[in-house]
Amino acid sequence: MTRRDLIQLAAALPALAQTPQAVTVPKLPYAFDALEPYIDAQTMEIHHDRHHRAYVDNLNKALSVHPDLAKRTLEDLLKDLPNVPDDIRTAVRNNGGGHVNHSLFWLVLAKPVAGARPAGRLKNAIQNGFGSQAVFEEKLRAAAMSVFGSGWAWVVPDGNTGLKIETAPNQDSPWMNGRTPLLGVDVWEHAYYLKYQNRRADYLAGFTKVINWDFVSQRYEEIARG
Ligand code: MN3
Repeated sequence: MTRRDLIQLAAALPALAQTPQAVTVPKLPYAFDALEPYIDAQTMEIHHDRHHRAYVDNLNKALSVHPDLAKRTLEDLLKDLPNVPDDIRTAVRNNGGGHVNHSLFWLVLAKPVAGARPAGRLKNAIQNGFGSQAVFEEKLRAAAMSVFGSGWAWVVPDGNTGLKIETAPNQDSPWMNGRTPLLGVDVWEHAYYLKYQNRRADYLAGFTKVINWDFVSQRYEEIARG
């Protein structure tokens, strides 16, 4: 993936703009083993090819019952769940959520690069809000540790200079209340159990080593600018 591709993806996640006939699993922008030794190849392959695939298949199945929704984007449906038909609302929430969350998750990660750090406005937001990169990462890991069962820790731009860390259960996300997350940490066991078993803290220590700060910094510029 080129830097130009990343910048385009930072601005608008393609999954969000997909309409119900067009929901597909995005290609992983690196090899399954690119995140070794922090996230192992087998976990990446199963996570992307089977778990993400299942969210997409189940979402398509649910949406096929309501062809009238075909013109609405996934972002639109997730923001407006109360108005999604009763019989598919839970399926859209869980599988539509699963699809967009994972579409962002793959992009937030990259082959570890020594010395990679947030840049520009993101660097300032972390400095101003948390005092240092180390404290920010510590708070992100603590939030991710606090999720009971399956869910996500989310980093969300707050105004045009701030950042918030929050958590959500299952496949819920800030998109569901109309906000755009900067990055998400998947703490479902399927994201780490093969390598780390119950050691979520060790997975999170590894996760922070493979964050794609180029992508996330660019994404912050785009979201904070509005
Ligand atoms: Mn997952």
